[in-house]
Amino acid sequence: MYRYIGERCIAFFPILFSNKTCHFKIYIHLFILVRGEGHSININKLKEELIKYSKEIGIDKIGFTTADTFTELKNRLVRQQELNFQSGFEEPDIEKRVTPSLLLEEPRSIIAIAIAYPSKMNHRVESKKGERRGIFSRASWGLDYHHALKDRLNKLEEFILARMPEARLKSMVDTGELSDRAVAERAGIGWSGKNCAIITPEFGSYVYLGEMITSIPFEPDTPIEDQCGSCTKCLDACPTGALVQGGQINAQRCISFLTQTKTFIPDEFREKIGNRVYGCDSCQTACPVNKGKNFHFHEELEADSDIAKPLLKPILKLSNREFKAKFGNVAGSWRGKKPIQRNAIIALAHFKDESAIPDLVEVLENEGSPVSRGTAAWALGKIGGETAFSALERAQAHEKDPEVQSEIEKGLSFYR
Ligand code: B12
Ligand code: SF4
Ligand code: SF4
Repeated sequence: MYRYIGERCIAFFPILFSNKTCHFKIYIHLFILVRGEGHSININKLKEELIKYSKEIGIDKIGFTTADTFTELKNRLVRQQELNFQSGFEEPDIEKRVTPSLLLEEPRSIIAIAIAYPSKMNHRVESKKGERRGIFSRASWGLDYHHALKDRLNKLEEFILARMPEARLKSMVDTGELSDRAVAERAGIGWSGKNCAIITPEFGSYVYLGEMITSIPFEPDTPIEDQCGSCTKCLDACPTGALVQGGQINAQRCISFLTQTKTFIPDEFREKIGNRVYGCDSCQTACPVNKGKNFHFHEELEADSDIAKPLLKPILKLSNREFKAKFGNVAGSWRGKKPIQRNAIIALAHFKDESAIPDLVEVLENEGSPVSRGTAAWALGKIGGETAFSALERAQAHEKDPEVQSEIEKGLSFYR
């Protein structure tokens, strides 16, 4: 339909035929671009070539949408902000989040991509009696997905620029301004589920998303119809009631968010976190569409089970360097060692692992971070026993930090 000839648009003729009686309207958009050597590019053909190429470079689904403003999303983001339902990890400037033209000059389309990731590990860890392990959510198995998607987007950019050097392109994954889900939904990658995830009919919701804003007027694809129907399984499965209604999350209550904070975890959530050291998958594992969906298309996204399900006690003793060496390549390490260490302490309390008491006492007495010391105090109280009790009493006499003192008090209260 659209035809680019050469490098620069010198004429644009929108011709409108309108017949009042039969309301018959035909728009003909004629773009003529001229370049020195008369080279021409057919946009529909380029789209077809891109779709074909995307498969060759390991993109599991690709969709195209306009670069129009995301009007409905804007209202939703404002509402979420008013309710304090946001996580704080999102781009704070709402206008930038919904207006592609603020991110790229004269954008004409957005290309959305999805990469499927496994829901089951190929190699399970050998469970030994008494060894307690934590769990990273599936989105943090294998190589950090930001690298995997950026690699594909870079290749797509190169492919486009080789054919259209004048094209303007801007790619992003997760940390960019746009809502990856809103783009994917509008580009027909999947529907927006009641669990808030983009659900593809092919791969379920176990897909990472990324996008590229372009100056090329690709023909947009059609969004997929919502297929949640009357199901509410994800809402029922959410341990903290973070899904306040279908498609709306209070991120402040979401375990995935809580595991990524650097502060104390509020009391009401500590036991609900269980052994999750990063992220949460409950609203996805409960989803019937995800049943049986387990795709192992990409070697780099395969889990190293000893990292994805790590032993808990050793995490308490890791130096920053050792932490980076072991966990530095997975997405879940982006906030550093401390949140993972805090979550490991909570997980040891969840298991009431008495063998962890000496390590927890060590944290309580010698760790620099008040959050780790305080959480260890709470965990010692939860696990209980004489050794834990006397360690708490000793710490009560020496501890200077008021928040840690309050956690020691909590720990001791479990004995009363
Ligand atoms: C902040 C953030 C979080 C926060 C908040 C999550 C949330 N639901 O908003 C926290 C830390 C909790 C989080 C958790 C997770 N996240 Co996250 N997160 C993001 C981030 C950076 C921004 C999301 C955002 O802006 N949210 C604000 C809400 C309001 O908008 P939205 O969800 O983006 O868009 C939808 C809504 O606005 C909705 N909507 C708009 N208007 C209206 C109106 C009505 C009436 C309704 C019902 C809905 C609706 O439609 C949009 C499209 O679905 C994105 C990356 C990015 N840049 O977009 C990743 C992203 C959403 N996260 C992702 C993942 C994988 C997760 C986890 C599964 C990780 C895990 N296993 O722990 C969980 C899932 C939690 C959940 N149920 O959502 C993926 C999602 C992939 C997918 N298939 O959907 C993303 C896209 C990262 C990526 N590039 O792959 N995340
Ligand atoms: S990720 Fe976990 S806590 Fe967050 S909404 Fe889903 S089930 Fe609830
Ligand atoms: S569990 Fe049911 S309601 Fe929730 S996202 Fe899946 S299909 Fe939709």
